[in-house]
Amino acid sequence: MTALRVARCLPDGFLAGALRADARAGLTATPKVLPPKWFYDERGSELFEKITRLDEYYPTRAERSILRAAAGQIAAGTRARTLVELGAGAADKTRLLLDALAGAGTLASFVPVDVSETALIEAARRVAGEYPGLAVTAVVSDFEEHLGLPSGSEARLVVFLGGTIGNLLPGQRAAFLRSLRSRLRPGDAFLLGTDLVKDPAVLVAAYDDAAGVTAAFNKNILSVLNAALGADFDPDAFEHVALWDAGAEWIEMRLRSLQPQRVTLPAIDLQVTFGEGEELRTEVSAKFRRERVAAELAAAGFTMAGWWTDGQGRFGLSLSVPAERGPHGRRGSVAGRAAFHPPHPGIGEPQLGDQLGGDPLGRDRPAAEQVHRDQVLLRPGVNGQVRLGQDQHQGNRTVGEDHVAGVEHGAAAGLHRGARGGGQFRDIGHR
Ligand code: SAH
Ligand code: AVI
Repeated sequence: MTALRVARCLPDGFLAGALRADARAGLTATPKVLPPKWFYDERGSELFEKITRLDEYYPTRAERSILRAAAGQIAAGTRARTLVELGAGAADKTRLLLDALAGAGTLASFVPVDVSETALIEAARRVAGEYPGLAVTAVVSDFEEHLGLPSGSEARLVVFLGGTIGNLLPGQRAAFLRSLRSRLRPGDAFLLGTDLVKDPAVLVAAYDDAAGVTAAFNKNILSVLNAALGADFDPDAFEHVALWDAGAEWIEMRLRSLQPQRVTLPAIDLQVTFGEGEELRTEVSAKFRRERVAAELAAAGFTMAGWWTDGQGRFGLSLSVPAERGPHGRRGSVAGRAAFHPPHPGIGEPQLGDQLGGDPLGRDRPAAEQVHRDQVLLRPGVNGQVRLGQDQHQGNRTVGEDHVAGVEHGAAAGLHRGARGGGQFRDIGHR
C-alpha cells in the first residue's frame, strides 16, 4: 500500500454551496463575473495541463527552468521536512523540489492541496508511487477557506506555483497572504511563483492560443455550471476573449455572448439574460513586477529572502520567510531588517554585509538555460551548513542551470484553518 491519505478540510457540501453562491452573485452582478476556481473540474484540470504544453504558454516552462536551477538552493536553505503545495494541480514541477529535498535528506511528507478532487488524488497517487517512503496527504480544500497546513513542529515549505496567486483579486491576495503568514512559524518558508509583466502581445497570445485550448478551458466553466446546477448554457453561444488591462496589469479572460440569450439555472432558481456582445469575466491573471511582489509579501508580514527569474525575465520565483515584524510592523520588536530564527541547523540569522560566497550552482557548467538569482545569500555556514538569508548586495547574478537529484507524516489531524476558518477536517483514510 502506498502512503497516501486523502483529507477533506471543508464541511460536506461546502464547495457545492460556494459554487451556487458564486453563480448567483456573479451572474446577477453588473458586469457579470465568475471566480476562476470553478474552471477546475476533471476536464478543466485536463485542459489546464494541455495549456501548459502549448507553445504560446510560456509560464510553466519558465518556472520549471527556474526550479531546475534553484531547487537545490531552496532545499539546502529551508531544510524542509514537509512540502505543502497550494493549488498543486498535477504537481509536475514540484518533483524538482521533492527531488532536491530528498537529496538534502530532509523530506518526509508531501501535502498537495487543491479544489479539483479528481486531479488532486491522481497527482497525489502518482507522487506516492514515485517516491517510496514519502507520506503523501492530499487535501481537498479551497485554499482561500482552509489552507490545509499540517500541524507539528517540523519545518514546512509552502509552495504556491504557476502564478496562481495572480488569479486572485488584489484584496483576495492580501487576505490570502495574511492568512498564510499567520499560520507560519519561524523556520517555515514560502515559495511563490509569479508571472511577470511583459510585452502585451506575448501575454495575450499565451491566453488566446492558436489551437483554441484556452478557449475550451474558458468555456469549460459553463459546462461546470451545467453539470452542477442543471444550467443550460450553450458554450458555442459564447466566444473566448483574452485582453490585457494595462492599468491593472492583468490579463482578463471573458466569455462574450454571441447573441441575445436567456440561461436557466434550475438548482438556484435563477434565469439570467445576456445581451449580444455582453461579457462575463471568468478570470484575471495578474502579472507582477518584483517590487510589487516584495511589497505585497512585506505587507502580509513576510521577508523576501530570495528572488529568481528565468533567463528571459518572464517569470519570478520568490522565497520568503515570516518576518520578525508582522504585517505592517504590528508584531515583534526587531525593526528595519529581517531576522531569522533558526529552528534547526540550516537557516540562520542573515550575515548582513557578507559577500556572496562561491557560486553554489557551478557557473562553469554548460547551462541549458540561464536563470537570474538576486538578493539571496547562500554560503557555507561556520559548521559547513548552508545558510539562506537576506543579502544587502544589489544586482542580478546569472547562474547556470543546475540539475538536482530524487520520502511519513499522515496524521493529518490538526490541519490549520484558513482565511475564514469555518471548516472541519475529515480524514477519509488511506486509498
Ligand atoms: N500548480 C500547478 C497548477 C496550476 S493550475 C502548476 O503550477 O502548474 C491552478 C490550480 O489551482 C488548479 O489545480 C486548481 O484546481 C487549483 N485552484 C484554483 N483555485 C483554488 C482554490 N481556491 N483552492 C484550491 N485550489 C485551487
Ligand atoms: C492557473 N493559472 C495561473 C493560469 C494562468 O495563467 O492564469 C490559468 C490559465 N488561464 C488561462 N490559461 C491558464
